[in-house]
Amino acid sequence: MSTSLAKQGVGKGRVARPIDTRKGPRLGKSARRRLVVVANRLPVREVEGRWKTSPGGLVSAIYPFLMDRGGAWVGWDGSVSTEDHADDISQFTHDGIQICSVSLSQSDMDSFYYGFSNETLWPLYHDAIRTPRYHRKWWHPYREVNRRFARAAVESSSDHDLIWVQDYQLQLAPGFIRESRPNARIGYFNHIPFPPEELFGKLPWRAQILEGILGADVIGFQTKLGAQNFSRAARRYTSAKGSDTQLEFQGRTIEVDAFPISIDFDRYSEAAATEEALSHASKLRENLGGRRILLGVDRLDYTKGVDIRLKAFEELLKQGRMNVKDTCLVQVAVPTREAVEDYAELRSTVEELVGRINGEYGQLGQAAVHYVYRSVPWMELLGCYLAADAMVVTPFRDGMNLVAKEYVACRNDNTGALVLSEFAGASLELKKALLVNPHDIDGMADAMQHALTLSPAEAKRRMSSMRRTVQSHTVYNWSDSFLRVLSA
Ligand code: ADQ
Repeated sequence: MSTSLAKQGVGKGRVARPIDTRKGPRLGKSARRRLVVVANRLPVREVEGRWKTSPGGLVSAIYPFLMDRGGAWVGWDGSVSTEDHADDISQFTHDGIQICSVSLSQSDMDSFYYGFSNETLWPLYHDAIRTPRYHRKWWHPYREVNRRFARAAVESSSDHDLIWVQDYQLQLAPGFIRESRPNARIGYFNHIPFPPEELFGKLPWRAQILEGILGADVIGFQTKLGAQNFSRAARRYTSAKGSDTQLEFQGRTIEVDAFPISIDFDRYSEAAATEEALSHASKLRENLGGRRILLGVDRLDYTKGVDIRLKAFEELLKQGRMNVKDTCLVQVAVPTREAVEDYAELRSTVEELVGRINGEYGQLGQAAVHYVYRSVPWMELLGCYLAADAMVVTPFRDGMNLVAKEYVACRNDNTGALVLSEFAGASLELKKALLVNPHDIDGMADAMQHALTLSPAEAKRRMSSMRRTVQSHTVYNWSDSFLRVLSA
């Protein structure tokens, strides 16, 4: 492999938001091994020629461990090269961590990323809300890009390191890494749901994908159901034997379990108490004329149920159960995967709905739906969470959903209400949310109305219980528990 070290030594960029190294996983002394993380994206991005740490849950969960124990992060830096750099891997050091940047060309993006990852796997793993496309021309590039990430992981690690592969874009990487490092401890975590075996079984490359993941020693999912679905598919379509939690494959014993991801509760809770966040919240409330606020915050993905949420709100206005004079819906939608046709279509559908609802029910100076299609800065996002009387999180299927947990962490005064889909992994923990079936518009409308009419005592009872849950299981507990099993 031609390893370009052109960027070596670069990367003294400042950390965007300081990361608390005291919060890293606290493994025993015997487990002081380097960690090599393999993820689609790097934890740093280049801003005006300098590398900066990217904010985000995964980065803050694992970065402290890497800074403390040393290690490497293999990933893509987000830039797209027009030429084919099939083997080009740049390495440099940032915050004492070895960064291995794997390059992707436009054709890799089209086939590996938009194609196989996001038009085949993403819809299939989310219960086929859109039809998965099984194009053979995407399979080979998916394999090749996985092989490239695996080679970079092998180059950055030794036999004694822990290697932790993240998510569905890299399901073949554990198997490829195993070929070169038969004795390494390899982990794999699936951030999105894993579908039932009869659904997964439609995938033409089902055995190869399962065997790729089975290259790991510890395989983690957001929920017990995901772990069970995987184990059953592995037993059905590969030579793996065993139970839902332990498999034997090619002479190795593999642990399969649920490791529900979470957030840094204190970081959200403390930031939500700052003047800056509180002032964003009061400005938003003032701008909306002091009306009650229902809030949605999502990547604009068809799995998130933004359209159905708008329809439920429209129904409430139509039936006269809500009135724009005293209530509005704020929807913050982050652009995502815009090159994929289904996403462009969803955007049109959502914007048409917003226009229709505002045209029909809005008043001059009082829109029914306030919609923005962009990522908002962190403090403004917290301002939205603080201003909202109720948060509406209605995915058709979601591995976990961190937005629900972030909202709860910000509600320091125990006010507010959460309407949450039963099909989000978070619903297994946030049992005091108003749980809804996102396919049932009437049920969702009822829950949205209920959320705005909870008595203060009931709202407090529900919110304080959910806050205790999120506070007692943070993203640090997530990485800690996974890495403990992996180090065993
Ligand atoms: P996502 O599908 O991206 O993650 P989610 O867990 O909700 O979904 O995380 C989204 C993140 O983006 C949150 O941290 C949120 O604050 C941020 N965000 C959303 N809208 C924003 C906006 N308008 N502006 C700024 N930030 C915004 C995948 C899986 C999930 C799983 C996570 C983690 O699909 O099910 O919970 O990985 O494992």
